Amino acid sequence: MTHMRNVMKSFREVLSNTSNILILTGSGISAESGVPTFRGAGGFWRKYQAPSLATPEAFAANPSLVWEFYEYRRQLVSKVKPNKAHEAVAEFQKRKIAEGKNVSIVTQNIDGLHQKAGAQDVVELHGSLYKTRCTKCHNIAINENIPICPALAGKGSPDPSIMSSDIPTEELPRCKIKDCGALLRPDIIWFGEQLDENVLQKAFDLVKSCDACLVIGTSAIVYPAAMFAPQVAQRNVPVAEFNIEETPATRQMQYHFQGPCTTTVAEALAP
Ligand code: BV8
Ligand code: ZN
Repeated sequence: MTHMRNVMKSFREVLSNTSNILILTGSGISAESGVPTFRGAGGFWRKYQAPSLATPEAFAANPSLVWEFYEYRRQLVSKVKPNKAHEAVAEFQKRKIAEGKNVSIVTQNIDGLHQKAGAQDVVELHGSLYKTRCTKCHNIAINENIPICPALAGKGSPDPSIMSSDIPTEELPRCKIKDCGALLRPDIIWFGEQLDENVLQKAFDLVKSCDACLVIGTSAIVYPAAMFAPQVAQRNVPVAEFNIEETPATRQMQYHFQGPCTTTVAEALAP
């Protein structure tokens, strides 16, 4: 245990002398809030693996099923709270900004829990559960209504025995822009879809300019997000990985703190 304590102490030392910190997060930071992660058991909804529904093909084939999946996640996330790791990140950002330094948060998560914990200017690489995008006029709107539309009220149960509701597309969320009325989709980046180029550029700029990086709760499998921490490490900038297990990126990280991030991140970022 003393070894880990010394490593944590040296990381905290290093961190105290940096001024442009990049914090990358994945679904593992929300796990202890009760939000299922993609990998492991949490990756299933009914008889589907989450990634098989998070695709444009799945939405084109069965928009009612995909909307039920996202309505379920909107309902679930609307009932959970940020955890100590989200709070530690938000407080650390506030403290550093008060010292005239920078902390940038770039997340793969679509749950908005960093923002709920008070974090500022969060870069959402993969969009948000609470934004819709029109499939025709591309208008993007914030929408936190539960249910998002009457036809989805009480729908979305993850119970594998539930048959899909086959809601007619006219009753699925529709665009409110005058003379449009087209089918809305979640404003989320699905597998096989390109990330927003401004968002991607911002992330790459931060990868190039940061002088320390924390990567929290990500399996480092999904690209391009999985590239960022290794790219920082290649600049010989200190990178610390916080995870309950090793990942394909671990060997490139200068630090790896194993354990639940509500403990490890809270310790690393404490004043
Ligand atoms: C693109 C929104 C290109 C949806 C998401 C073959 C090889 C390489 C790449 C590919 C390939 N085939 C396809 C690709 C591309 C693909 C990809 O990378 N696939 C992977 C699976 C191989 N990528 C894409 O499609 C991306 N787009 O590449 O476009 C392109 C180029 C030209 C032209 C057209 C296109 C788009 C990817 C974005 C997809 N959308 N999310 C939704 O949420 O519904 S991705 C989604 O999955 C998440 O956002 C996240 O990014 C990823 C899950 O990863 P994690 O967040 O890391 O979560 P995970 O469950 O995996 O792991 C949790 C971790 O936390 C674990 O390590 C666990 O140990 C840890 N943990 C758990 N509890 C705790 C903890 N740690 C600490 N404390 C705890 N308590
Ligand atoms: Zn529209």
